[in-house]
Amino acid sequence: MNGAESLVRTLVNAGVEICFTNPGTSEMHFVAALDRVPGMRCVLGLFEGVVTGAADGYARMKDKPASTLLHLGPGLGNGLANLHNARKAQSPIVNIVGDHATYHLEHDAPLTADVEGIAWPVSAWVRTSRDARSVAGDGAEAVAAAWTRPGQVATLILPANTAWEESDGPATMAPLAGPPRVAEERVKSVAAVLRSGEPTVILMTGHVLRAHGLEVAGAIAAASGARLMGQMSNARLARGAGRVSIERVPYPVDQALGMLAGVKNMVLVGAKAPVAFFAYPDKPSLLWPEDCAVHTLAEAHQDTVHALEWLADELDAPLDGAVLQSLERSPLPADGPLDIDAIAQAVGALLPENAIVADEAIGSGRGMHPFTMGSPPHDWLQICGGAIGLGLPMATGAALACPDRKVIGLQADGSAMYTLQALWTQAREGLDVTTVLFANRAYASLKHELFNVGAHNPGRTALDMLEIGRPDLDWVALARGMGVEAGRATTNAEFVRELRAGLASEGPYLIEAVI
Ligand SMILES: Cc1ncc(C[n+]2csc(CCOP(=O)(O)OP(=O)(O)O)c2C)c(N)n1
Repeated sequence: MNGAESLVRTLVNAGVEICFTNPGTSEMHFVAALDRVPGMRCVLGLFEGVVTGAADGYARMKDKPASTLLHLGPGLGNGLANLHNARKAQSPIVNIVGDHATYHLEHDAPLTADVEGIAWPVSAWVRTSRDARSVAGDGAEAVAAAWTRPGQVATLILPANTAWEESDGPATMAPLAGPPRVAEERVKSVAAVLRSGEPTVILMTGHVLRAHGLEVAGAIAAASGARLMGQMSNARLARGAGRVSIERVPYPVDQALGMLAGVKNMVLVGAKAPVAFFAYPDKPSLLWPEDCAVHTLAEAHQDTVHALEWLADELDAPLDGAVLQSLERSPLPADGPLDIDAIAQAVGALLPENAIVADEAIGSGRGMHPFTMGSPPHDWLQICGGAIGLGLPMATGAALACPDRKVIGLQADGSAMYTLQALWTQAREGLDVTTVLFANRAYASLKHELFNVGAHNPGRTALDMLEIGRPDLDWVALARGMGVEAGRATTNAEFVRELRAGLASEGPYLIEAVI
């Protein structure tokens, strides 16, 4: 058995079931091994940003590592923005990156690059396998590193000769340690804060934002009067009827400051104290009031759910005290020229039970939350690293992780253009994804930012950097060109009709919503 096959067998034995790939010559032995080893689903992405973004979406929904196969430094480099997003989302990913044979590197062939140097900024763990006999052990360590709480990116670099030379067979991953529990003092001191009756916010992210964690948090809120909030961006948030609804820190600095004004204590559960997305002249970077004390109940790598359960016990807060969201679907919008509120209303009205929403709607999605709060239960996935071009790949990965659930992509047009090849993967794999494509023909949020940073009265040259019409992108043609059925809506009634068509279809469907 060669090194490549020992690695594929190691990955499968360790529980890695999917490999998103965009291979080249140096990865051919790994590709060939995929044929010989059952248990690894292989999914081709036609750009590395699709590969890495899909791995992120899959890992978020499956709670287990996805693997990627990337071609040397340039292939990894093409996938970096979405690996950056995955790192911020704390998604477990194992990258396998091919490299030249060890003895070939000194010749500085065209694709020679500092692969480790490219990998480190997005990876918690990086290793280049020394020889074929080390590959399996390295692979087992890579999976364990990816799985380390709260979830990490691990990158294993595989020189071509380590893939084709003889190995000692697969390796076994060492048993994973559970997340460490928080110390009792923390629970006691946070309980004291919550008993004080001072205005307190509990700010959360990570696993506590699943249904159970939210319910425990809801019980604590009911018993103590604390407000519950999620970070501005969260990898996965359970929402809808039967769940505890929470607020999130808003993106606009003034709104965030307003929402947190008067708060005297902030309790962090897996979250970071909130900061502005960017600095602006005359606005603060930190979003909490100066006289607000920040307390950490649990850090992201700790057992955040257990910490909340312990806190609820300490406060005698029974689980059935939590206030659960009732089922209140928004009504369908009246007809008229299409706008983003009508789209939000229609999505809220028709969102199927157990849907997964992959949100890269950028400016067009800011009004979505109130309209979907009372929809049937669903999961909401956001971009955690601010690098656009994640939405379509993330929806693709989520659909592969959960083939029995409907995925709704809320997708801004400018961001969609970064990784639109994901539509082809959706068609090839027959994925149940309905994409609502907000065609505002602009980088609209950047237009607002131009004013926010104090640059007023933009001229034609500046505006041309912020508008993406001329020519207008034909999303129906782009989608159909990649095998995805599509329709266009310019009125509310057309949008509702298109959304119903997308939801009724079992394969990928794209709605160009012209706004
Ligand atoms: C990788 C990356 N490149 C560039 C940006 C800067 N950027 C932020 S928003 C944006 C435009 C987004 O336009 P669109 O997706 O159409 O959404 P809209 O602003 O129109 O709602 C850009 C280019 C970014 N965040 N990430």
